[in-house]
Amino acid sequence: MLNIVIFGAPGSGKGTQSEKIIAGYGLNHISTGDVLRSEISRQTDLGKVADSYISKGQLVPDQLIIDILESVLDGQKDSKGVIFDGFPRTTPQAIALKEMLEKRGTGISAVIALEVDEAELIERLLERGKISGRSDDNLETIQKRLDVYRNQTSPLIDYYKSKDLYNGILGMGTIEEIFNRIKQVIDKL
Ligand code: B4P
Repeated sequence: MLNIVIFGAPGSGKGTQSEKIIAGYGLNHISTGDVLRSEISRQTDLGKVADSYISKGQLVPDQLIIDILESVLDGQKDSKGVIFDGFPRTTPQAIALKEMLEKRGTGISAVIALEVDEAELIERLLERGKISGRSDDNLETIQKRLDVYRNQTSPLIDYYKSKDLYNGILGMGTIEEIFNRIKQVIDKL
């Protein structure tokens, strides 16, 4: 199985590039952000809890997201592989993902990290905020999300480097240029 973690700060283009990878390689896609936003829009109990964190720029609690991921993964048994988009975001999530995949006789093939300057991240998210209606795409919450990224998510860079899975990609330029860089990594797997 080809299991790819697409990694990066908020606004680095994980969702955008995941769409290109799905179309190019026929993989399944699990975006924890999309799963949570769907729960929020259906106003489920889970959605109400998730919204209380997301609208403040915080991560939802690890155990909640790990349980969600495990159940989504079980619904995708017969796939060629999965793109994990927005998961893991903390070290406990990374350990849980490793164990979940091992339990299913598989593992992570590569982590593809989109590297983007902070000024560009802010610009992209503010731009998206004009049309997305997302409660977290405003300057105050974007800055909070970037802090959360620096403190809770960026330690995963060293974690995956130590496991020889990390592939840093320049995440600036056109969407097509970035996708070409990603293809060079995937085609070698
Ligand atoms: P996510 O949905 O994962 O969102 P994201 O990090 O903001 O965006 P992404 O990197 O996918 O950017 P996109 O392609 O859209 O998370 C949202 C929230 O959910 C989190 O803050 C957290 O609260 C919660 N959550 C999710 N997963 C969690 C987890 N595992 N644990 C705990 N909490 C979790 O691109 C952004 C914009 O840039 C778009 O408008 C796009 O059009 C534009 N863009 C993309 N590529 C571009 C390019 N090359 N040039 C110019 N613009 C570009």
